[in-house]
Amino acid sequence: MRITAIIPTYNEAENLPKLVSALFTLSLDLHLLVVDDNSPDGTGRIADELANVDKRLRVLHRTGKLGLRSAYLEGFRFALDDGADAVLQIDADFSHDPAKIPAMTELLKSYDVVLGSRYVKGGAVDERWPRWRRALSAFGNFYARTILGLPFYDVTTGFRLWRRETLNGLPFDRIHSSGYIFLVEMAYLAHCLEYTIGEVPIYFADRRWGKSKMSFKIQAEAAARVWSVWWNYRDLRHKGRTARLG
Ligand SMILES: Nc1nc2c(ncn2[C@@H]2O[C@H](COP(=O)(O)OP(=O)(O)OP(=O)(O)O)[C@@H](O)[C@H]2O)c(=O)[nH]1
Ligand SMILES: [Mg+2]
Repeated sequence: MRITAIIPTYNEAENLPKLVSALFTLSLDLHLLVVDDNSPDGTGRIADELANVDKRLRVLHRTGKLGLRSAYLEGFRFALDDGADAVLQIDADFSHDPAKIPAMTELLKSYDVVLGSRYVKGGAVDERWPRWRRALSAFGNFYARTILGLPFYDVTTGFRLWRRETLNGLPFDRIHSSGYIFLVEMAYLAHCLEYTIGEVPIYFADRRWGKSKMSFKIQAEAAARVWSVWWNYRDLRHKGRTARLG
């Protein structure tokens, strides 16, 4: 199974080369797609240098910081056109341990999408996180999960492995949320369309290099936008799999 890992980057110059070599040591048929938003720290140039060394790595350069939603949607389209059988979403900052990808791949045999999950038995977030950030993450997740009635446990994780067929069945043009809520929206859409969702426990480490951008304000905005996700897909809630594309 050919897997394309999409790595969105914004100022990840320190992390990217190490992540790329960690990914290429896995015994999987793995291709990488870096989507860089003209990072001021030169991540895009570093990605190009890595792509010259290994042709399994490709780079999409964008003109500026256009956000995670469009980075992923462009990445998905590219990976599907390129013939990927499965597509992985992974952060560049080592919060998502590459060593978990084989277990996720194994579980993808039984599910339409597999999540790297902090909130199932055996999963955890970095214990060095301050208490407020841990509480905010757990509460944000519980809040979105409860409002949307989602039957799985980590609805905000950015570590996900999709089967090609699952991505092909999602109406990308309906996905409008940006930032973190984009991840919630995609998970909700997959659930409304009755795709099966598996979870592998992960330990979510704090970013290795670089400064965290997470704040209470970002989380509060995301919480309000959970309700618009709920409202926007009211037509799909009862149609289920008959509403799938492809
Ligand atoms: N291309 C692109 N990548 C982005 C953008 N925003 C964030 N990223 C990348 O998306 C991934 C997740 O973002 P992070 O900033 O790590 O988000 P987080 O883990 O919730 O917060 P941190 O505490 O800052 O690590 C990282 O690889 C970022 O470099 C963006 O606007 N465009
Ligand atoms: Mg991060």
